[in-house]
Amino acid sequence: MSEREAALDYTDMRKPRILLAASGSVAAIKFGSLCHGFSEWAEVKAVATKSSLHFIDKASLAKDVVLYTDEYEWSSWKKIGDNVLHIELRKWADNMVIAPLSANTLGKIAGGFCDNLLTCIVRAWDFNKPIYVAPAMNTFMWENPFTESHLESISKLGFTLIPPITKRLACGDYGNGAMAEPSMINNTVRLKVLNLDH
Ligand code: PCO
Repeated sequence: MSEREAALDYTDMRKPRILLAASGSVAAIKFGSLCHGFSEWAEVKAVATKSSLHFIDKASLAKDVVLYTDEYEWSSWKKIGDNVLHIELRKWADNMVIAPLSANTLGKIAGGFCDNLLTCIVRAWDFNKPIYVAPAMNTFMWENPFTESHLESISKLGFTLIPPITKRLACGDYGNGAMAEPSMINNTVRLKVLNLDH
């Protein structure tokens, strides 16, 4: 194939694959909106922790997006040789976005714990592939020294932080710790993935 023909050969082109994951913060009420935003330009698979499901309206997710939960990890494995879901998802994805990232899941990831589907994927992650986090928590938690120490650990591993914003929180407090807006998260990742962030 000539160079000119190769430049016009679209057969290998596919949409970027985004693994979009939610952990248990009230900000998971915005997961449907995030899911729709990413689905406009990427192939999306969704992962939700048990606590995040409390806030996610499954009907709000984009139609073609499969939602994977902890149950799925166990029900899809029956015998040696069967696929292990967290490994399959880790291999499938080009990028991972954890939004919202709760204080608890941040702590677990920083410590290397893996006790559910989301944290197992992260524990198996190939850090040559981008992984983004959008934390969401109460201001007291956000400003607690644990947060800085955990963020420092994960940033050394190569995580990209999409910082929280200051606004009215779920408990009525006003302060920093609210998840960045879905449009902001979507644009940050899209510009990086499509290499347009310069
Ligand atoms: C608990 N936690 C929170 C989570 C962070 N908050 C947010 C926003 C939402 C409303 O716009 C809840 C999405 O405030 O991300 O509030 C506080 S005790």
